Amino acid sequence: MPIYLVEGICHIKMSVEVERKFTCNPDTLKTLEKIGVCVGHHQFHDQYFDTPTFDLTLRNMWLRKRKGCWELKCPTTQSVNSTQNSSGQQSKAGLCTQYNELTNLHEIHQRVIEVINAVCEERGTKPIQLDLEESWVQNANLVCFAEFTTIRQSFALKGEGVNVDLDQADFGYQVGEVEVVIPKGGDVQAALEKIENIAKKLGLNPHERVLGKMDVYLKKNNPEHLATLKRMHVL
Ligand code: V4E
Repeated sequence: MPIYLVEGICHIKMSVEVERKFTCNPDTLKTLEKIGVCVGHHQFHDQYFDTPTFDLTLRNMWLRKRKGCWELKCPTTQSVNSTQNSSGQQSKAGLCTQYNELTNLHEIHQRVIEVINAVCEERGTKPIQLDLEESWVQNANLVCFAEFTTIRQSFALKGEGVNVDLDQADFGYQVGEVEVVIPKGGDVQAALEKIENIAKKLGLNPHERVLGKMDVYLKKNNPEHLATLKRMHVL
């Protein structure tokens, strides 16, 4: 059976994830426990994949495997031929980011192959075929460039449709995120306002730009990859 039929049942959805990272101090945690309900702790291991020439991440596309399911985060507006789409993801929303989140394996395959083949065309090399077997990762020349485990405490904020996660990554980095997930085409402005509202309630610093886990991971483990992404204004 093609692997996408097995793995595709994990989730079938296309959504937009709007979020803001923050650093959590004891006061933030106290407020969070007052305005939200802790809905659990869980642990997961992420493996991120890209080509050796960073064709996905240079386009701000983040392919990962988490708990046996493939996930792809990509810019909400973009051209696959451009590597200069990334800064717009953060500009209007200030400290917030927004990404399309694909969890259907067939859609993920299509999107990844589309990007890789656009690169093949630019380089004058042979395009690859859409391959739905387990070997698709090797066939698309994808390798794991980052992997780490996170322990996450999650909070739900009653009536707000907002989740707050506190993450502890195994490479020694702690970060929080306020997140609103909306369907594709949903009201991003309303999501940003909800996040802003929660940020105020939590007393978050409106000027603090907080690094994501990947930024810190690459700094420690693959500074050359990070430098390339910074040079191209992806991170
Ligand atoms: C989008 C992205 C990456 C993929 C991982 O995204 P992230 O939000 O860090 O994942 P996670 O595990 O914290 O949350 P979940 O997906 O479970 O909700 S890696 C780098 N980026 C880009 C990026 C960015 N430009 N700016 C910031 C602050 N974070 C991530």
